[in-house]
Amino acid sequence: MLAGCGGSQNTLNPHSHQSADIANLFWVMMAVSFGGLALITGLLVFAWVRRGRRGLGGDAEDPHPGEKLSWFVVVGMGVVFPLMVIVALFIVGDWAIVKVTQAPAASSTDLTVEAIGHQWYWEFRYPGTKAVTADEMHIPVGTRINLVAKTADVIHSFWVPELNRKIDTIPGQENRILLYANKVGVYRGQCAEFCGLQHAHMGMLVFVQPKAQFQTWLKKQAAPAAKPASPAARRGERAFLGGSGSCSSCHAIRGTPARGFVGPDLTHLASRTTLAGLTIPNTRGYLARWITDSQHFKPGNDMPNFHLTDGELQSLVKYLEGLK
Ligand code: HEC
Ligand SMILES: [Cu+2]
Repeated sequence: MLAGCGGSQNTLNPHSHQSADIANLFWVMMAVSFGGLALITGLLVFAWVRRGRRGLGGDAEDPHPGEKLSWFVVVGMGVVFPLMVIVALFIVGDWAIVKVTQAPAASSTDLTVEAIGHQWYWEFRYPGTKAVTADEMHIPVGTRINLVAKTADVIHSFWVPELNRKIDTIPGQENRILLYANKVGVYRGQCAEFCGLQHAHMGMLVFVQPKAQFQTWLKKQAAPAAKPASPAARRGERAFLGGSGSCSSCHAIRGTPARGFVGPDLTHLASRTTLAGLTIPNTRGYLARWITDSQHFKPGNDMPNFHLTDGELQSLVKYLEGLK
């Protein structure tokens, strides 16, 4: 019962006005449902206790004395009462809640972020800047964000349970939702629409930062990649751009000729804490294993396994580690 209520993806631990309303709606529906359940169970028990009693036995004046009561039970409790309850819940749910969780007027927001679903990672863009990142987005605290949800392939769904409801990414269409966090912290999100083999490994983190810290982060992300700082890293860059892996046919690194768009933008790879949709931590060991055998971690993903020489792998890792 409590499987959905732990960790950092807890719908019942809201950190925005929108998710608080969703949590409240859940509790109201829960209370009303339990009220209905109690009533029906009570009537059943009542009927069971009175089982075996004979009917009221009509007489000439009133040949069917139980009929009024039957009408009340069937029409009153079976039709009128549920209608009243359901209409009331509909009004609360659809008028009150849908309104606050709806896409905001773009003019009422302070920042736009694009979330683009890919099989199987999230690409985040900050229009008006060159910043592009993957799986880990940053936003300023207490700021109304116009989140534009798009997809590069199939239908995905952007969902950060503690911040707002889900929003689907539909091919050829832009959907929008308000993203707002009232507290600094890290919030976990997840693709919430089955999108293929590695759907479950399509997580994301939302880093909510103080405004000044966010601006510093954004400026860094918008800058081109750091130049390789050692001979090994320079060999790594060369291998990335033209070696046996042809990494640059699928990945972009701004400031180099690498412009691929099949996989995540790696310009500031080293500034991320995780790899591949939060599947593994971004450490030297995991990075190396990912490059040689990504199919081990995410079978079916678009990145093939590479048969790199030890030297090639080491210099690639050196290079990527420098992309702060
Ligand atoms: C055929 C396309 C393709 C090629 C070639 C390719 N990759 Fe990838 N790469 C991907 C895709 C797609 C992903 C995302 C996989 C996922 O998470 O589902 C990825 C993910 C990654 C990641 C994790 C990025 C992140 O932010 O999580 C790294 C690092 C990486 N690739 C490095 C490389 C290197 C180094 C090479 C060359 C040796 C390479 N890739 C070649 C498609 C490719
Ligand atoms: Cu998905």
